[in-house]
Amino acid sequence: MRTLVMTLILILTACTESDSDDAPDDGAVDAPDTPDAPPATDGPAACTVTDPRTCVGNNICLNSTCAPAFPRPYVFAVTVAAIPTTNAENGQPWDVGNAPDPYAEVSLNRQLILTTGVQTDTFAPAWTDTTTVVIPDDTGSPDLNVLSVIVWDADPGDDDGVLACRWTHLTADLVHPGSVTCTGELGSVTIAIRPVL
Ligand SMILES: [Ca+2]
Ligand SMILES: [Ca+2]
Repeated sequence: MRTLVMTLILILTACTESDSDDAPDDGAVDAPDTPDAPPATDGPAACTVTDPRTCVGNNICLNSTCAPAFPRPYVFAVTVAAIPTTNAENGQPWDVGNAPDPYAEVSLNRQLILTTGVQTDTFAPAWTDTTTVVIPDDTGSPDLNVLSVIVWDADPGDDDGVLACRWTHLTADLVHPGSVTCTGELGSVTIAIRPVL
């Protein structure tokens, strides 16, 4: 009886060993694929999204790879602005008894692409409105890709202009950080520009 048990154990062990022997054999057949899997060294340059210097020329970092910045769709948003307490044009408060009601208009190549909602009674508006627009290829056309923004104070009559900013040539270096900001005596405004992944 004991012998029989031992025999069964030996057979089971043998089968187990046989299976385990087969497994590496099967793996050995697939083995040549493994070293071929990461041939990344010959591919596009790797990069770090948080460090624009890792991509040169007119390239930006997308999914850890340097890629042409334009033409490419981008999501635009006017995220925040800071508005002085008085209207520089006349030294008066923006509104009688309360703060301005800001909204912003963004244009790309002189075409209006985004009008934000109106924020009520605030010197520090923040908007969530977005639009997706293709920034075209600017190769050989330095006048292309002009970005501008105007911040207004919405009024019952004519709106008061708060500040206007213009970037005469959007480059990869400008869009790479994900936003552009202009700051001056008339206040500041930030536009987020993020590539569609
Ligand atoms: Ca006003
Ligand atoms: Ca107001």
